[in-house]
Amino acid sequence: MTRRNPVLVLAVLLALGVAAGAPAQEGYTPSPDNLKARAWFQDARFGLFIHWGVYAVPGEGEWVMHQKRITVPEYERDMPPAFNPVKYDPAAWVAMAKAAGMKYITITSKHHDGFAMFDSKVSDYDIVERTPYGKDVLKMLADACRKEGIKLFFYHSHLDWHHPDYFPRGRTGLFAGREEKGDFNRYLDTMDTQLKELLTGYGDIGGIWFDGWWDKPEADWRLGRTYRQIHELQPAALVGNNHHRKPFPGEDFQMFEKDLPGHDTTGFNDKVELGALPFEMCDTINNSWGYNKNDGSFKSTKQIVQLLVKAAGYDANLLLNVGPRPDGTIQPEFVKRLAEVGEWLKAKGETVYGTRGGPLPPRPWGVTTQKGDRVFVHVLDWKDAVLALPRPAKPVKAATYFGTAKPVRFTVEKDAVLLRLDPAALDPVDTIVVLELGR
Ligand code: JFZ
Repeated sequence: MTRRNPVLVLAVLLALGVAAGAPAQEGYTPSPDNLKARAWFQDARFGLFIHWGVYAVPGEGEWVMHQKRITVPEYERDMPPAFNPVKYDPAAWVAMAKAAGMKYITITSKHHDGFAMFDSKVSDYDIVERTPYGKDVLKMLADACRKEGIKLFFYHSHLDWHHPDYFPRGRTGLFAGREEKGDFNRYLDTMDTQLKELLTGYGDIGGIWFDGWWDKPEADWRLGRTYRQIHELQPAALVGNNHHRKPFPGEDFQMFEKDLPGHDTTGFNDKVELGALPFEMCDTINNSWGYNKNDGSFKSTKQIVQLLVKAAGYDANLLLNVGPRPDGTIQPEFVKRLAEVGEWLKAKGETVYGTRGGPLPPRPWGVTTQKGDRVFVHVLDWKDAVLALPRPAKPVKAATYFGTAKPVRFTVEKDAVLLRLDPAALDPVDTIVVLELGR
């Protein structure tokens, strides 16, 4: 071994660190259980996102504190005391998710308003101590999930509009009336303690879904310390972070907010690069995450099914959101659509669950998913009699309509496979052609 120039070594390490994103859990090696959990996660393909907090009371979304410039004392006075979800029925929520064909639930343990939806010992700003309801809704949900074999993840906000030590401030939460001082490391200590509570008091957790890093990307978030604690307490728990960048070391899946992987229709996914971890995209049914009584812009069931199928074609899960009402119920528009998606999955789920995206690239007409030597061609938008596909690497042995198993006429060219689709067999939601590949 020759002696290395320490300055050069440091420069290379720094460059690698920068390329990998923010300093986080450097040198992280996922445990065998974690790798198993990642494969489970990819097979699952469909989860329920739940944004629920005291912000549901006014019914104007989870950003109401920031948007309406509500100060900490006003928020404390008006929201928690009015939050009394007497109709909350966690078993019904889990049953709804299950019937929709969802395999996991990701619920807000703390959103940007800083209010803990669980019985936190390190803070009294939580559901048990501040609301008339007085019960730990996450504990109740964890128990219901365990009974039904649904995995539970927690969404936990890095960003905090309530904590005095969230200082220096970032881009949001500037109208909360907090003093212009604070100790950020003390805030992070509290956050880590809350995460420890979540990872030790609620059984096996699917993972932690972080959000809010983007409020101050330049800050030292001590991500390494936070991620290490999670992986030490529960090695199989999957860490994800909604920072809209390529994954940082210590993360176990990559998430995409309101966009398919690699797309940027929202404007905040412009810095996203695709990494090698499992993908998950999240989206809303209307245009709101937290309960918004004035948002009636519901996606149709067809749009949701096509979104799920497209996500699968991009090798991503779909985490689909509901924002329950302050009384604990989920609005009928959501319930109805979820039930209908579940009906579709009951018939066609085989072409989604346990598949991986590809082998053909996603196109405006649709996407492909695959399982072994079976390729599912999901034709989502095509009106003509002939659909030309790039020729797969392996020979096409047979082509049939999924469900009826009726043959699809096809011809193989040097560079293409031409599918001749029977107009009578076209399904306005998703016409699925199964290709059997050989060797
Ligand atoms: C974040 C949250 O702010 C939001 O309330 C919700 O929980 C969603 C799932 O995640 O949404 C974001 C995060 C970052 C940006 C925009 C929306 N951003 O950087 O522009």
